[in-house]
Amino acid sequence: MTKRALITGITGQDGAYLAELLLSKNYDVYGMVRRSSTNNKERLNHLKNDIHLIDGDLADGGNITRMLNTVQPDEIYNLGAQSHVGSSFDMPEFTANVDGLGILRLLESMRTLDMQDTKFYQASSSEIFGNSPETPLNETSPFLPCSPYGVAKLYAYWTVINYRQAYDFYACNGILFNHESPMRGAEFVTRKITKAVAGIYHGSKETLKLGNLNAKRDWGHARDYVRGMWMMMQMDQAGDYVLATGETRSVRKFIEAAFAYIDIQIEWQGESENEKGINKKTGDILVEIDPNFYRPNELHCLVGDAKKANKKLGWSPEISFNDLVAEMVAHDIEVYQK
Ligand code: NAP
Ligand code: G4F
Repeated sequence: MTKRALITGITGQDGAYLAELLLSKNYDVYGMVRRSSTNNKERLNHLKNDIHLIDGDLADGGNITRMLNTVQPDEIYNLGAQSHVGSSFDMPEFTANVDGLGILRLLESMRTLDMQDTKFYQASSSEIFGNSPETPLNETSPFLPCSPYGVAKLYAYWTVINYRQAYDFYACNGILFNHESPMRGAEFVTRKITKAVAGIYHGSKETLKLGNLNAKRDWGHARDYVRGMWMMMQMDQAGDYVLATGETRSVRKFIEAAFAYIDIQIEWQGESENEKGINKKTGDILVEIDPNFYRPNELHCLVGDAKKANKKLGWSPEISFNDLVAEMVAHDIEVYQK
């Protein structure tokens, strides 16, 4: 029997990779797309003839109920979100509405429509741990979110568990640590770096302006993480799972790795806001600090422990950090336009 999946956030990084994966498994794939005056479907160009797109928005409850009633999916993957942590400080109310209440709208629609046999995946995030005192972080670590985004995602996390307990829904939280790819949004730090490196490779005289270089993240590849999402939905019982690589690196290390791919060695000079990343060979200033990119509250270090996912789902990441950086820089060099 062909399974039918509905993906909210299908136009995003993970949405595109997940749609690709589900099509390869012969799913009938539906995706919610929000109205935009510009093209927000670029990541789906290669799939557009194989998927069904439906206009919708996580902020609109009636629209969600009608969409679920029409599609009648076997599996729902809720990936839609205002996903930028920095922006959530500027738009806390919008972020809470979409990333928090959006999940409630979906689960309430499922309850109203009596969709007891539909499985539900929630894109939870390592941001819910905030600056938790534990390391590495697993499913039992304390939650201390330190951004409006993290707080909204924590509301969504508990809503999923509440609907599982109260109404016996198959609903899981994938607590995913940072995952990147050539399809990562340009405003996230990894892609911002790889795009700038590609520009410099092609002769651009730009300087890469960044905020906190000391923050550490557990970076994996999005392709590995969407495989984990699907695995969580194939179990007999729903659960909550951390997906992470178990390795952590600073933003500074990511910069060094990305420049190393084009044979540039970075030397760091100066301190805090005056720190600069210099091309060791030529003396050119390639990286500078712009305090506008500092956040009102920073999550300093993330490193996850995915033992539960490994034991119960058989999941482990397959793409290494160096291969991730290489793929991203190579892609941005190829698609670079002045
Ligand atoms: P992304 O590239 O920013 O994609 C977000 C998606 O949500 C886009 O399709 C976006 O549509 C859609 N969206 C935004 N507001 C919406 C609304 N009001 N109604 C319906 N859809 C809306 O994010 P991603 O990296 O793929 O992440 C996917 C999910 O995983 C998100 O929920 C994110 O918070 C979560 N997550 C991501 C990571 C990570 O490292 N990538 C880690 C943990 C959790 P437009 O294209 O129109 O903007
Ligand atoms: O790339 P980022 O914006 O990712 P962040 O904040 O870790 O959030 C991502 O991962 C979460 C999972 O942990 C997801 F839930 C979330 O949706 C998103 O995908 O920033 C990473 C680090 C931060 O510490 C930030 O302060 O990089 C630092 N940074 C330094 N300069 C910068 C910049 N971040 C951005 N976006 N832009 C800068 O110029």
